[in-house]
Amino acid sequence: QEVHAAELERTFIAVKPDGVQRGLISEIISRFERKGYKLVGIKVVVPSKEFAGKHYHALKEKPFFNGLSEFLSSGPVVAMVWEGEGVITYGRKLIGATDPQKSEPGTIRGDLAVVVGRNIIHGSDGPETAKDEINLWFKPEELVSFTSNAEKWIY
Ligand code: 3AN
Repeated sequence: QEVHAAELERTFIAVKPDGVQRGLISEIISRFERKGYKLVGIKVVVPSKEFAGKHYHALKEKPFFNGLSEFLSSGPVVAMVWEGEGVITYGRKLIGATDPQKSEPGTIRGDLAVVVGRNIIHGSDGPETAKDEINLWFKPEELVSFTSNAEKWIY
């Protein structure tokens, strides 16, 4: 079955400052990569608190909004765009439940995190937020389109 790259879904994934400080960047990338998803954009940034607030705008009314924005802007974040069939929903599955106490073993948070305020990774929760978050973090020219040799064995 032939699938063209242009049709494939994209999601925004970020390794948060705790994941970066703990040396979990390659561990997280490898889980997405081994699954068969394709990395089409990546950069290391220290977001401002204002930018972090924009990223978390949907949570602005939550009591933890301020602390969360402060945390995201507290150090380097690895911002990424991953591409592939079902990557938004399945990416959330790889990540695991928001609260690491509830995420299953085998998931990123289940295996690597303990508390909700330090859950090491973010992933877009739907097609609309994926689009918004990709646009917030990346310029179009920072994303690539390419066909990997593995693709005909994955799709
Ligand atoms: P997810 O990151 O799984 O999409 P959201 O969107 O509900 O979950 O929450 C975004 C982020 O807000 C979480 N990654 C977590 O860091 C933080 N968060 C969620 N609930 C709490 C909470 N009760 N206390 C502190 N931080 C929280």
